[in-house]
Amino acid sequence: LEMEGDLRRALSRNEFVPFYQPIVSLEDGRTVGYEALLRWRHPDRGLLTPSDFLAVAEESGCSESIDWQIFDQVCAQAEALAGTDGFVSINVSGRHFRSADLDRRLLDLLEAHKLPPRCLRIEVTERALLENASQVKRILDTLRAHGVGIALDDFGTGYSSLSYLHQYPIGTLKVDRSFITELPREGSHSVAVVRAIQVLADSLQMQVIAEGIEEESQREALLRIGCRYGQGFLFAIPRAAEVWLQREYHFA
Ligand code: G
Ligand code: G
Ligand code: MN
Ligand code: NA
Repeated sequence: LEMEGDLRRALSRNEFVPFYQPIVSLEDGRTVGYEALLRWRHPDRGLLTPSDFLAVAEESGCSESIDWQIFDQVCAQAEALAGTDGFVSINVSGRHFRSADLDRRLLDLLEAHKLPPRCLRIEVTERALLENASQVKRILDTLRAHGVGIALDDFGTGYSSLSYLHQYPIGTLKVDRSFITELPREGSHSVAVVRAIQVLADSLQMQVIAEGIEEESQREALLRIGCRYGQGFLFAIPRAAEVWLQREYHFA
C-alpha cells in the first residue's frame, strides 16, 4: 500500500524510463535492434527492475499508466536508436489487449512522434494471444498493416499450440532464455527444442531471436542451429538510450 502511493508519485515525476538491450547479429555482433525494458529510477532505492514493483503496479491498476509512460518515451527515442534499418521493441502485456482501441492508441502515439512504424516492434506473449483471441488478432492485424512488427515473446514456455501461429501476423519468435541456458550440452533437450523452433520459423519465414545469451558457447551452439539473432549479457546489459546513441557498438 505504501508502494502504491510511491508508484503514483513516481508516475507524476516521470521516474519510469525505458532501458534498451541491444539485439545483435550472432555472426558479427552488429546491433540490429533494441528491446525496451522498464526501469524505475527511484530517488532513494536506486534503479529498480520490474520484478521489484510490477506485481504491485498490476494489483493497484497503475501498470497500464506506467507502460504508456514508457511507450511514449520509446516512441520519442526509437527513430534515433533504430537508424536506417533497425527497430525498437516494446513489451505489451496481455492487459492492454483488453482495450479495443489499443491499435488506435499506439498508432496515434507513432503519429504524435512522427515515428515511422517500421522502427517499432511489439512483443506479445503466447498467453496474451490466447486470451481474447479475436480482439488480439484484429489489433495485431491493424498494427501490422501499418508497418509495425510483431514478435512472440518467451516462445516455447507454455501454450505453444503451433497451429495458431500462422493465423497471427507474427514476424519474429523470441526463444525463451530457459532454453538457452542449457544449450551448449549437445544432445540436451534444449538443443532439440531450439532446433525445432528454428525449423518452424524458417518454414513460416519468421525471424528467430534467442534471449538470455550469457556465454560464447551458447552463441556458437545457436549459430550451429542456424539461429542468427540474439540478445543477452554476453553482448550487453540493458542501458539508457543515451549510452547507445553516443556511438555505434559492435559486440563481436
Ligand atoms: O530485466 P527485466 O527485469 O527488465 O524484465 C522483467 C520482465 O518485465 C520481463 O518479463 C519483461 O517482459 C517485463 N517488462 C519489461 N519492460 C516492460 C514494460 O515496459 N512493461 C511491462 N508491462 N513489462 C515489462
Ligand atoms: O520477458 P522478457 O523477455 O521481455 O524479459 C527480458 C528479461 O531478460 C529482462 O528482465 C532482461 O533484463 C533479462 N535479460 C536479458 N539478457 C539476459 C541474460 O543474458 N541473462 C539473464 N539472466 N537475463 C537477461
Ligand atoms: Mn520481451
Ligand atoms: Na522474453
